Amino acid sequence: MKIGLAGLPMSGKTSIFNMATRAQAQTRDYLVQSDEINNGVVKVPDDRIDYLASIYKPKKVTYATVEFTDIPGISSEDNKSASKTLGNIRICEAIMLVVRLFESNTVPHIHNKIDPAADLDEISLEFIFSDLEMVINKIERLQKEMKSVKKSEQIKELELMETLKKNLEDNKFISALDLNEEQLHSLKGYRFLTQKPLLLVGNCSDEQFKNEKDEKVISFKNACTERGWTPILISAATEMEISSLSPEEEAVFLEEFGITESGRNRLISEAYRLLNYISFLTYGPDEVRAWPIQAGTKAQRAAGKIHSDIERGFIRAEVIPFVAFKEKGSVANVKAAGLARLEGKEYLMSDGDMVEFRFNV
Ligand SMILES: Nc1nc2c(ncn2[C@@H]2O[C@H](COP(=O)(O)OP(=O)(O)OP(=O)(O)O)[C@@H](O)[C@H]2O)c(=O)[nH]1
Ligand SMILES: [Mg+2]
Repeated sequence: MKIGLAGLPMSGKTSIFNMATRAQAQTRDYLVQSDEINNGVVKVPDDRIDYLASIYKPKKVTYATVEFTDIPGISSEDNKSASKTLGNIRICEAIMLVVRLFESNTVPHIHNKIDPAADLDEISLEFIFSDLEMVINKIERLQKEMKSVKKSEQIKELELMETLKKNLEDNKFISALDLNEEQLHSLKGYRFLTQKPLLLVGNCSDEQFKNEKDEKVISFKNACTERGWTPILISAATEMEISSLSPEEEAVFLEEFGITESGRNRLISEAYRLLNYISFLTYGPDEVRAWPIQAGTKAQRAAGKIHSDIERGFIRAEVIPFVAFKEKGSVANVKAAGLARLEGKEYLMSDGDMVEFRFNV
């Protein structure tokens, strides 16, 4: 699962990428825009895995992962590079939109003005126009095809495209529409920008981070809530410095400043939630591992993440909720307390289920 870092030029995308992945990609210190794309995979922090590893002392510990891709800024002045940039965002499953809140004399804002609501409008419009163009092309193609033969699927698809067109023209994102299963299915191949899960990252200064009454912070948060988007605040410059420390030094640093969770962990955990992912856990002396699944996955399907044989020969899942394990201290105690469950293939997996699958092939 790939999350694209997108936004206007000079908003701090590469800084946030470096912080999330502990990479050292070149940030922008000069006015020439680079068209380099950076990719990096990061572990999703998980206290439950840490805890299970401390109990089982396994040979191997495996966390869930997410992939970040850092995309150059969207600049509406240059059509060709904008469409290339939007194309790179299109192939991501979710978008982390970086909006600049910090002021700086040395790093100019492209419009020479820090105005988060205006920046959000600008990016939204770029997304909407790009989707609209695809929708209009599709409508034209369908109308041409339907001149010779009319199939019922085509009629339905044309209707759907007309609905999308109308809403996009009204400045509405496709994600805000109430579409049924069949419609959602028929849109799968398009990768519409305005249909993707979106997380809004306000890149602020340390002062703004601490000051809830800061005008830019308020304007950013309001603009997000109005559109139904989740905002989070990150001070990218500081977090990038913290991320360049070793994990041990970082822990000491965070404790000294009384920070409970680093910006990196917050960002990665939010991204995981944004994608509607949950984890089930497997445990034992060989490996303690988090398995990412989409919320709403059934037990038999989840088993297939481990091995297709387990899915095929699925008999039952023995489930222990992590909270019960932590409270009782051992699997034996959980069982004695009657808190372990046997579930069938239709069981909807929950976040933090510790699972042993029984199967037969
Ligand atoms: N003061 C301050 N400067 C920052 C912050 N975040 C980024 N910068 C600076 O802003 C400049 C641009 O940061 P980048 O992370 O390269 O921005 P970008 O969005 O990747 O830029 P493009 O890829 O060119 O669109 C760099 O000089 C950073 O050091 C911040 O939170 N505070
Ligand atoms: Mg960059």
